[in-house]
Amino acid sequence: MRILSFLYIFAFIFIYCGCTPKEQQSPPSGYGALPSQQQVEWQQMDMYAFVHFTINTFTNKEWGYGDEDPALFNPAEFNADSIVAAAKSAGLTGLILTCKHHDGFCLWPTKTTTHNISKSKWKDGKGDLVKEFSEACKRGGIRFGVYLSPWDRNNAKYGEPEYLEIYRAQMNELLTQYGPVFEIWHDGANGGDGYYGGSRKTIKIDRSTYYKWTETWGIEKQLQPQAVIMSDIGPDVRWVGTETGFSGDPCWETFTPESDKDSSEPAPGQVQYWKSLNGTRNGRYWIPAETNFSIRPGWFYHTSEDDKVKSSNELLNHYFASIGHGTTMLLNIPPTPKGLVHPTDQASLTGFGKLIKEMYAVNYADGATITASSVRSSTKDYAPENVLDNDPFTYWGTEDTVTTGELTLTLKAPSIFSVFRLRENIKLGQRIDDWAVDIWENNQWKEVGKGSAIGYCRLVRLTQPVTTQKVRVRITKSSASICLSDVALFKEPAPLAEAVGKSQKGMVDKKGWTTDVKLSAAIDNNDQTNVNLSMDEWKKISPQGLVVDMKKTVKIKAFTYLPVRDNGYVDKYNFYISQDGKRWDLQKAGEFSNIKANPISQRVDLEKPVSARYFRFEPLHVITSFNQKEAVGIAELGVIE
Ligand code: FUL
Repeated sequence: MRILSFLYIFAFIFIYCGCTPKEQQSPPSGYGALPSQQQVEWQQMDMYAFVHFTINTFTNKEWGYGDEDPALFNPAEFNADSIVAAAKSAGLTGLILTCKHHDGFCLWPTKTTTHNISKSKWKDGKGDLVKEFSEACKRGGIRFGVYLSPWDRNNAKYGEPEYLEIYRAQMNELLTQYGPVFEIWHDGANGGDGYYGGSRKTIKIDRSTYYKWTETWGIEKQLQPQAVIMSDIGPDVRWVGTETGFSGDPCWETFTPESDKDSSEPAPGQVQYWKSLNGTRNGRYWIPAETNFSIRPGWFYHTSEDDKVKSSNELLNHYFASIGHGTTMLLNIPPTPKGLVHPTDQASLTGFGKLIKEMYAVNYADGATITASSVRSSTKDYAPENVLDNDPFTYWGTEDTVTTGELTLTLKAPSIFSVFRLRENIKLGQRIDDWAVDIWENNQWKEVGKGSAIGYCRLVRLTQPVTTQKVRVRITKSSASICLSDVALFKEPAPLAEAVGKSQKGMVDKKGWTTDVKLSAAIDNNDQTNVNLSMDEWKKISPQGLVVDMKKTVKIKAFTYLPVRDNGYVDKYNFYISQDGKRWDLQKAGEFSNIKANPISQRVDLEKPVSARYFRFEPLHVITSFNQKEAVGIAELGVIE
């Protein structure tokens, strides 16, 4: 009898303490590919600035040819602190500078080429822009990163093995002379025509072998072990596959890069980049995406885009479509030729910063009571309350075999919210496949959101605010036990009333314009209808290009070309004008640089306005998407007077 009561007491203590022998005290093992410490730290930076600033700022181009006179670079009022302050006003936590863009002009006094800032007029050739930016970042308490274009349209050695040594020496200077960097950015745009020391030719390189990337990145890692290396294929951070400022849904943190050329190794510029939008569920590597886009249509400053700056409200849309899908957000702020942030850009940044602050000011889940369908053990380590402590790495955990489950939150008071946030502890991998969120309304559960993939951050914007006191998060499928680290509820602030205009100032009305009927979709004022013809068809219908009769004489300042979203980007063109539709004068021949990665409306400014009744657009070369036939795509052509 006495022994029996002992056993009872023992059993009672065991159950009371929650220490049943079955309970799992040890942490779950990581699932699949896991992040490095550098990746975890980088991910927590959320959003940071890109600064595209070089000779292009002074030549009004997106891609310099490489023959630009360094003397042109002279930002008379440049002030790095004011650019850092602009970035900080938006809540950005770092800044990546284009230390050398494709034109080859180096913004620091490099020993590797004379095509550098010491030959500019700025500070009588004694300036060092990389130094100014890196020091301003330090003063401002944000981190500094470098972009060094592998493609160099100026360098005479480009395409030969010597250039790789030059590129590495430039990288060495950047990574040893300017303090710690958080990210090293490698552009996928590579090879093509250029000045190349005066030879003015086209150079094609083998993207998978020329730069010996594995070795090059190894050198970078040795010099700056804490930095993440970014390119189309990682190894630490991947391009999201578009420059339009959104990521896919879902956007998995893992990725298996695949080449877009049969049997070759994937490399920057040689990857099925559209797969980066979503990543690869159970991909071989942890290579999360970075969503890069510009506050303006182009990456460099152009006066003609002063009325096309993204508003604060638009920046918030991009925030949800990037950070909200688990990527970071890299927002480009291109300084003006004076070397300052344009006031319109500044207004958007400040407004955006305010919106973000306001949104996160109150978390309606704070102080909620919480219950879970099951818990890994009764120690604090896996308690459901961990999702409320604002720490992305403490979590609610389930037993190894439990891959579905739910949390129910009872809020302190009935609350109105319109945004919710979920996070997983990514140190243990991306485990959850599918989830749903419900609110308690009219005495029953109502689903308000569901999706797949959570990862570091998942933000969901409800179409309208909801009022409730009870919220339920259901994990409906997980590939390993659940490690959910955050449930938060916010209210989206009212959009700001903004002055930022989107007007295509001076756009000529196309009413009455005519062209060949088979091509009329190019001038029908409708972005959704397209001309999309194979090269053969195009040559048959319109061997000389697309001729437009505007039916009256127009004083033409510029032409516009809107490409078709997914194929047939015209990247080399001629624009002609005519008074009678018979005799033609060439007005502008040029390239739409970067159109493949950023297929936005292109504008071709004429040296001075010309009057004409007819114009002709002649595509000279097109870029074709992977697996598609060569085609000419035109969504719209237009004229600005
Ligand atoms: C692209 C480049 O070609 C653009 O000019 C820009 O630098 C962008 C961030 O990457 O691929």
